[in-house]
Amino acid sequence: MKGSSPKGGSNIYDYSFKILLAGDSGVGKSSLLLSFISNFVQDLSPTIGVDFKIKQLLVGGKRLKLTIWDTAGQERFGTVISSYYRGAHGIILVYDVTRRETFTNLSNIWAKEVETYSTNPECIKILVGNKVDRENERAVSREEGMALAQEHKCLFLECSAKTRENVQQCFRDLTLKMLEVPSLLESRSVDVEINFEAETRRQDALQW
Ligand SMILES: Nc1nc2c(ncn2[C@@H]2O[C@H](COP(=O)(O)OP(=O)(O)OP(=O)(O)O)[C@@H](O)[C@H]2O)c(=O)[nH]1
Ligand SMILES: [Mg+2]
Repeated sequence: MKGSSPKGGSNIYDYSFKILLAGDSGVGKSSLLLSFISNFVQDLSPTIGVDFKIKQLLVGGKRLKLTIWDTAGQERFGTVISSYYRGAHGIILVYDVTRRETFTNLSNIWAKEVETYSTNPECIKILVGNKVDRENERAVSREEGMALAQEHKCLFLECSAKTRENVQQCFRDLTLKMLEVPSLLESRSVDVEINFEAETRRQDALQW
C-alpha cells in the first residue's frame, strides 16, 4: 500500500498509526521518544507546546508509519487537548518510578483525560514506569505498576530512557497489540493524515 506524506513526499507502509505520550512533567516522555527515534540519550528541557516525530519500522512483518505525539506535562492548553487525543490508535502513559505523585496522577488525571477525549474505543494503552536505572531511589514497586495497568486495561513495562532498557520493547509491544485490533487497522490513514495536517498547522501557529 502506498501513502502520501503530508509534506508532499511519498512513503510506503501497510499501516499508519497515531501514538501519544501522556504523563506529568519530567517523567521522561520526550527522552523516551528521543531514545526510541534516534538511539540518542541526552538531558532535555521541558517540552513547550506540542511536538511530534515520525518513525517507520517493520513489526510483525508489516511496514508501519508511526506518528508519535509528545506534549508538555506541565501545561494544559484547553482545546488543543481534545485534538491531541483525537484519532489516537495507541497511548503511552508514563510515570517516573522514583516519584510517587507521577504515578498517582496517572490514575487521577491522565487516565481520566484519556477516557474523556480518546475517540477510538479500542485504542491500545501501555503504562510505562520510567527511570528504572535509578533503582535505589525507587518509590513505586513493579507490582503496583502492574496492578494499575490491570485496572485500566493497559499493557505494562518498566524502562529507562537513559540506558534504553525496554525502550524499543515498549513501542514494539504497543504496535504488535494495535495490529491485532481490526478497527484500528481500518481507521488508519484518513484520520491520521487529516489530523496530521491540522496539528501541523496548529503547531506552526504555536511556534509563532
Ligand atoms: N535517570 C534517568 N533520567 C531520565 C530518564 N528519562 C528522562 N530522564 C531525565 O528526566 C528529565 C525530564 O525528562 P523529559 O524527557 O524532559 O521529561 P518530559 O516528560 O518530556 O517532561 P515535560 O516535557 O516537561 O512534560 C531530564 O533531565 C531527563 O534527562 C531515565 O530513564 N533515567
Ligand atoms: Mg517533554
